[in-house]
Amino acid sequence: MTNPPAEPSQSAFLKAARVEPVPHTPVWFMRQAGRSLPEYRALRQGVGMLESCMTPDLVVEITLQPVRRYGVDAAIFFSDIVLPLKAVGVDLDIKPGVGPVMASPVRTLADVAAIPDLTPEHVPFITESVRRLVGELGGTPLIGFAGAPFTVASYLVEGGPSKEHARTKAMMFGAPDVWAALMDKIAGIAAAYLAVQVSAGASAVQLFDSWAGACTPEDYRRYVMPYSARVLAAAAELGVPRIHFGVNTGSLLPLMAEAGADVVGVDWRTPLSSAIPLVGDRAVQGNLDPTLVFAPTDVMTARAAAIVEAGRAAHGHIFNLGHGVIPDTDPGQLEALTRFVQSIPVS
Ligand code: 1CP
Repeated sequence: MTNPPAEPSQSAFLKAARVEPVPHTPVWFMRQAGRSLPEYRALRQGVGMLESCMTPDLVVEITLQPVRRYGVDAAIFFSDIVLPLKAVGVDLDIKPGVGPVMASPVRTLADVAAIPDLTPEHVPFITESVRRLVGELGGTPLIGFAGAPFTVASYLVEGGPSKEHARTKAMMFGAPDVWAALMDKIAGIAAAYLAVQVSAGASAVQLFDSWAGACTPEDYRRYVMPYSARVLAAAAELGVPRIHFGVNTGSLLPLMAEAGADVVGVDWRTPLSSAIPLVGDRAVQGNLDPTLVFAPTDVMTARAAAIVEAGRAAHGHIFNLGHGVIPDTDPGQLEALTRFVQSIPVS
């Protein structure tokens, strides 16, 4: 484990995001908090997911758990992409083993108009949690996050998790006025939600567009990118690096970079060596296949070494998995992976 820096601005994570020289390749894991950790499962006994996200004592403790255990170079705020919707009054729940579920899916302009805009008064528990966390984390930076408009729209329109996003795309293609109003509404909520987190002390933000890979590049550019670009432009005003991530986005990476990212997240299906020329002078984040932690440690670390080597061709590289930690991951493997990546000499 490397020693944490004196302050977040001097951390390897923020240096890489700003494309400055780094003491080692920084590493953190999407979904590093959560079900893979026994200490998380113990804390969550009998407490619902949304309730956990709205209870600062739990948010602070759960966010810190993987930082203590792994010595990762950044913490990610414990919350969920649908939390800001819940906070403004959308009737939803996060069901164990399922994910976010809406009481009534959004289908019409009236449904969209019924969703309030988000103000800091909706989320005092977020402000409190972030402030306390930043105090506890010292030099380790905290990443705030929001769901991108397309991915959040998918949950609102489908009513829950979906593989094909068929109803969502049916609205996108068939009811462009409703689509534009919905995407505009979510973009405003996401921008306001990121501003709350950064004002309270978050050092960077990640925009999760997990399901954007369902769109062709043409459709992404026309129906999705303007709204993500609006969120990312608002985040640029906050003065912190912006990471833009999606899954199955090999063909979208140039557009996701153009949308306004400082760091482009790459899923494991696209080799970093192919991704790097597509993102211009930005940094990249990724991209070990999350199933490799189930292989023997030496197999996993050999793949990690190849990714760090490939990352040297980028202007900046933040090591991560290519998507979130799988719930039955062995935490011992993530600890070994963190130490391994941090111990590789920079040149
Ligand atoms: O009871 C539980 O423990 C529920 C599991 C869980 C957890 C731990 C959910 C439900 N959300 C979370 C936390 C969470 N969600 C975090 C913080 C933890 C960390 O990163 O350390 C983050 C960043 C998210 C973001 C999130 N939620 C995304 C984007 C990231 C991604 O993985 O692509 C998405 C798509 C969601 C929706 C969601 N929430 C929960 C589930 C199971 C899902 C996915 C459902 C689906 O397949 O559509």
